[in-house]
Amino acid sequence: MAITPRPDDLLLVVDVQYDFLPGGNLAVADGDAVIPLINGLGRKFTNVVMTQDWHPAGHISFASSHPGHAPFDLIDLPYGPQVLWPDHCVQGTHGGEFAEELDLPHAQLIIRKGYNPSVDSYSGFQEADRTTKTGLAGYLRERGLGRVFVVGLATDFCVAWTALDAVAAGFETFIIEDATRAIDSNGSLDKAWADLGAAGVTRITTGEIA
Ligand code: VGL
Ligand code: ZN
Repeated sequence: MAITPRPDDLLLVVDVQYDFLPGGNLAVADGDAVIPLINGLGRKFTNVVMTQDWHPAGHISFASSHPGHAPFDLIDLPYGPQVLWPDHCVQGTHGGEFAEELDLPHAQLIIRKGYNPSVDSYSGFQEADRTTKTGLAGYLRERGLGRVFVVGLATDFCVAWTALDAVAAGFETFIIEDATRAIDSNGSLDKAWADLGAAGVTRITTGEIA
């Protein structure tokens, strides 16, 4: 499929932050490989929005907030199952900053998420309670944007949840797979691709973007 970006398309760049890059607190293997691809894609899209995972210290998704638990444990919280993570993307820390090598000076909006101390937010559209919105869907509608192309980190968590919510909100949604990298914990990557396919998210590669 050859796709030429249109004026009403959006490149949605998810969580390209130091804590998800090699050396970070929740490093995604080979995560930095997405940066040159995203920079190249950015030059083809008029509309670019970035999400930023942005947790307060002591966030509920941190294993350190649950004595007796370790990172990657699964627990039940009032809003559903929650994977516990190493402390990451704490507000105001280096790990929460965008990678300096990202070259997206024309990005129009940064959506921060995960700032609610007691609810996680993988998705750029809504918190894990599946109710509290970030405002991104309203922004896209008011801007008249229609198709959403999702890239960034990590494929099986924030990229997948963001794409699932984009398609559920009525936007035609694509994941540019080679511009993502996965955490892949306990089968999460296979499950994500199955859910994404069932929801109607289209899986493409950078080479298909003209
Ligand atoms: C993410 C786990 C925890 C992500 C964020 O960006 O995929 N994963 N917080
Ligand atoms: Zn997080």
